[in-house]
Amino acid sequence: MAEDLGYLKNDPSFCTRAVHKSGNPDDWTHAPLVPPITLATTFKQNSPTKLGTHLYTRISNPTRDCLESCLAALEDAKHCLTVSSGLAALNTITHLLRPGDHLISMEDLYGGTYTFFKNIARNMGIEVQFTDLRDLSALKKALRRNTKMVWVETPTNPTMKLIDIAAVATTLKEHGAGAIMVVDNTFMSPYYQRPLTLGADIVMHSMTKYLGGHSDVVMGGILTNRDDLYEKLSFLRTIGGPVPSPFDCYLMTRSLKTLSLRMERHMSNGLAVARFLETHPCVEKVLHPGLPSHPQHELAKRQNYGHSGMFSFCVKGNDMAISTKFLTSLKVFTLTVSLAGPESICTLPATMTQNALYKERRERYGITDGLIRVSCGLEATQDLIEDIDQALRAAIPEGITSRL
Ligand code: P1T
Repeated sequence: MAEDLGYLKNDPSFCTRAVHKSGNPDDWTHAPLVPPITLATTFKQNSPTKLGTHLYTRISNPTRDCLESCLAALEDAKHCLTVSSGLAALNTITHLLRPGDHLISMEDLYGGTYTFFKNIARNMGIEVQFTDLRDLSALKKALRRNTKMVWVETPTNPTMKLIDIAAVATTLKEHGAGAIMVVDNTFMSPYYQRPLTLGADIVMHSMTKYLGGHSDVVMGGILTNRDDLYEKLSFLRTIGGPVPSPFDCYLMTRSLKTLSLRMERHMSNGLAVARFLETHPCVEKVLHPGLPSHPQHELAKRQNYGHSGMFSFCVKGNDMAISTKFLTSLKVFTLTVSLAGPESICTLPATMTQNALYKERRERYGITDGLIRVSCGLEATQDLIEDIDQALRAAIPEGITSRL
C-alpha cells in the first residue's frame, strides 16, 4: 500500500484497466494485407485440455508461421523452421546426430561452420571427417556404416567450388546407411538453387544473407520434405530454444517479396564485375561459376537457375600488402564480412572469415593472402566497376603489373 500523504484517493483499478482495456484477444481477427507482428509471448486458451493453435511463442508464433509458409513455398519444401541465426540452424541440425555417429563435410567451407564441426561437433562425440566432396570416389571411400550426415556447401565460401547435389544424393542412397544429406544454400537462395528437388534431405540457410537481403536481420532457416526429420528438428528448436523474434520474422517476410528482383540484379552486377576483372591486368584469376573459365561451369548450368552476386578473385602478386591497399582504397564497396545486402562488400577471407584454418591449409584450398571475396550489391554496375578499377590501380601502380 502506498503511504497516505493526504492526496485525493486514486482509482485502485486504474492499473487493471491499463492492462486489459486494449481489447479482447478473441476479437483480433481483422484482415490486414500484410501479416501483423504478433509480439505476444503467450496466447489465451479457452480450455486447459483443448489447446488452441498457438500457446507460447517459443513453440509457435503467427508471424513466424507466415514467414515459414512463404519460405517453404519458395524452396519447394513441405516444412520450414526458422531459427535465430545460420549457425543456430547448423547447431540444431547437428543435434540430430548421436555420439559415435560419423559426419562428412569439406574443410573448405564457411569458417564458422568449419569451426563448429572441428570444435563443437567433435566435443559432442561426433566423428567429423573432411573430404573433397567434388570427388565422388573420395566420398565413397569416406562413407562408413555409421555415416549419418553429409554436409554440403555449394558453392563453397569463399572459393566457389561446386558440389554436384544430385550425384552426392545418389551416392548416399546407393551406400544405404541412411546418411542425411544437408545442403547449405546460403550463397544461392532458392531463386537460383533448390537442393530438395535434387535429392537433398535438408536445406539450411543463413537467412542473414540473401533472404534477408538488407543487412539488418540475423536468422537461420531449415527446410525439409521429410516428416520424421521435421518432427525431430521441431522438437530440437522448441527445447533447444533458438527462435527468431516476431519483429525479425516480419522483416524477413517483407524481404522475401523482393527476393527474385534482388537476385537478378545481384547476378547481373556480379557477372559484369567478374567479366571486367577477367580482363584486368592486375588480376590473376576470377572464380565465378557463371563464367566459362570456371572449371565447373557446366555443372553450374545443369544444377542452378542462375548465380548470385558472390564471387572471388586473386589479385596479382598474392601479397597481403597489395590486398590491404586494394581493400582500403575502395570507395563504393565496403570492406567487411557478411554478404548479400544492397551494399557491395569486399572481404579478405584469409584474415576475416577463414582465420580458423592455418595458413598452410588455407593456401592448399586457394584461400591465399591475395584472394578477395566480392558480394555485388544493388548499386549501378558502372560505379562498381570504376571503384574496383581505381582501387586495383592504387594497389598495383601501372608499370609494376608487368613485373608481377
Ligand atoms: O552468420 P549466420 O547467420 O550465423 O550464418 C552463418 C553462415 C552459414 N553458412 C554460410 C555459407 C555463411 O556464409 C554463413 C555466414 N557467413 C558470413 C558471415 C561471411 O562473411 O561469410
